[in-house]
Amino acid sequence: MKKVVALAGGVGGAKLAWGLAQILSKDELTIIVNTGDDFTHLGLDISPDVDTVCYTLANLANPETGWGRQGESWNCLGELKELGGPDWFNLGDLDLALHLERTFLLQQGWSLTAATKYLCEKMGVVHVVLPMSDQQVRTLVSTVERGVLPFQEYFVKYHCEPTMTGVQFQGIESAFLSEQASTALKECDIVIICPSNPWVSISPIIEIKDVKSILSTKTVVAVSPIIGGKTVKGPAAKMYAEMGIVPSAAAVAEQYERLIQGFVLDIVDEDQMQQIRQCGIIPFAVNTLMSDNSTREKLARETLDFAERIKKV
Ligand code: FO1
Repeated sequence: MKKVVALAGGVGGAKLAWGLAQILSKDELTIIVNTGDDFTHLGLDISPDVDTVCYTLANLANPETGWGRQGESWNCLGELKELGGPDWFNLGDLDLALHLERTFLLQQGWSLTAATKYLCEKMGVVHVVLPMSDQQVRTLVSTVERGVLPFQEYFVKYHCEPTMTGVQFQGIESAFLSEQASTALKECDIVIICPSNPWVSISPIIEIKDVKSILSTKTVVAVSPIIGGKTVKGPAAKMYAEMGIVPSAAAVAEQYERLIQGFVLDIVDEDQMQQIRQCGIIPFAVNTLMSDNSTREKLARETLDFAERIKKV
């Protein structure tokens, strides 16, 4: 039996994780998710990337946004707005129930890992979804216009508009992988880095103690979140440009240079394969745009087959 760990952030990562979950059993696939985007809002503990992955795997995600629930209603948020409360972060009524229950469990002393397992069972998620850590890590984005912003303020409140000058992961030095995440990573053969934002979704996971050294013993394949110099969703391309790097699939591969052996990029970026090979990484070009369920599954299958072909012996 092959053992695969997928490292994922929000919407793009969740889509590939869904594809992998159609092919691999619950004993073969574990998904480790970024928690740097987590925050406390209105007294609630919110884990946006974990929720996006869980809702997607449970086929409950909003198909338009990729985050939040399908068939959502907004009564509470509307009332909150009337009361003059903070309404910049869109919490739907169904979604709120999840945050209430998670907050309640955490207040009773559950770990985020245990609460996620419980909530996954309730939602009918079969595969194991693990927050990257049970310790608090908070992504902070340094910007020209608004100074240092907590991630969700940068992302949602200010629509990723401020110019990024850097990113920090507060608490990363004292955070460690949960026992479950550590075991899954150590026991797996293949690690797939999903097409999530390398700066703010994948880096927090990789920067946790021991992750790089465990990855150095595995076959690691990353899937590009950049297609034709642009991101399907989110600010990754804008971040590259603001950090002085031309956004491209090759730039992503270079960022992961010492971590990965294989890199899946879109066929529109085929001309960058030679540049990627020069970094000592094996490139593989396919259609990476996941526009529906069949393309999610196809990309997952092609990525897995590619990882098997280049697997360390
Ligand atoms: N993203 C937005 O762009 N606007 C929102 O109002 C918003 C609300 C939200 C609520 C719950 C949740 O789980 C996710 C939500 N997201 C929203 C997505 C989230 O901010 C981002 O997807 C991630 O943090 C980046 O991966």
